Amino acid sequence: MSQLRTHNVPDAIDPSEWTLRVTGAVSEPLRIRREELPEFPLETVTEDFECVEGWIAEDLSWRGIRVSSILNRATPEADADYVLVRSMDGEYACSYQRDRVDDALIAVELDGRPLPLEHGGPARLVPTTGDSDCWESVKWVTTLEVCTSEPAADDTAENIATSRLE
Ligand SMILES: Nc1nc2c(c(=O)[nH]1)N[C@H]1C(S)=C(S)[C@@H](COP(=O)(O)O)O[C@H]1N2
Ligand SMILES: [Mo]
Repeated sequence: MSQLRTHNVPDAIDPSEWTLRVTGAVSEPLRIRREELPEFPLETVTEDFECVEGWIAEDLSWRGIRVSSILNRATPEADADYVLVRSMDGEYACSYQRDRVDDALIAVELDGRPLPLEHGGPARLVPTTGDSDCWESVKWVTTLEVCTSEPAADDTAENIATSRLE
């Protein structure tokens, strides 16, 4: 069986502080607390996860909330074509096109159990379009920042991930 690698959890990660915020170009900014998550329908996606470092974890079963169902509640502006996904992990953030992030999950379970802290719990943004890059799977996700132009300067995830390669 192949599993996700285990990495050190940064000191800044405090699950008791976790909430999910939707900010930026929306008419109804949201702050969703952990106990409010059951208000949203859960879906399951099973897929392999492959890291650019050269390892693969097969058949991971993620269960969580479709991002579109959260964003729609915030009512994004008509020309809001991007979402910057931020984390409790310092400057780590990943920019998405709106239509791709809509299909992603805010995963709260992995293989039938609450998502462990070391793999991004309480919640991890999991893309469900098969061609995604490992750094797009944002652990400890806290904010969906809706944007009308591409947030290139804040899109740090790829650089952080590739800087770990030898
Ligand atoms: N917040 C945050 N999310 C992140 C990263 C990170 O450094 N910080 N690394 C990414 C990369 S490059 C990989 S391969 C996976 C690793 O997931 P794992 O720690 O569950 O194996 O997390 C992704 N999500
Ligand atoms: Mo990675």
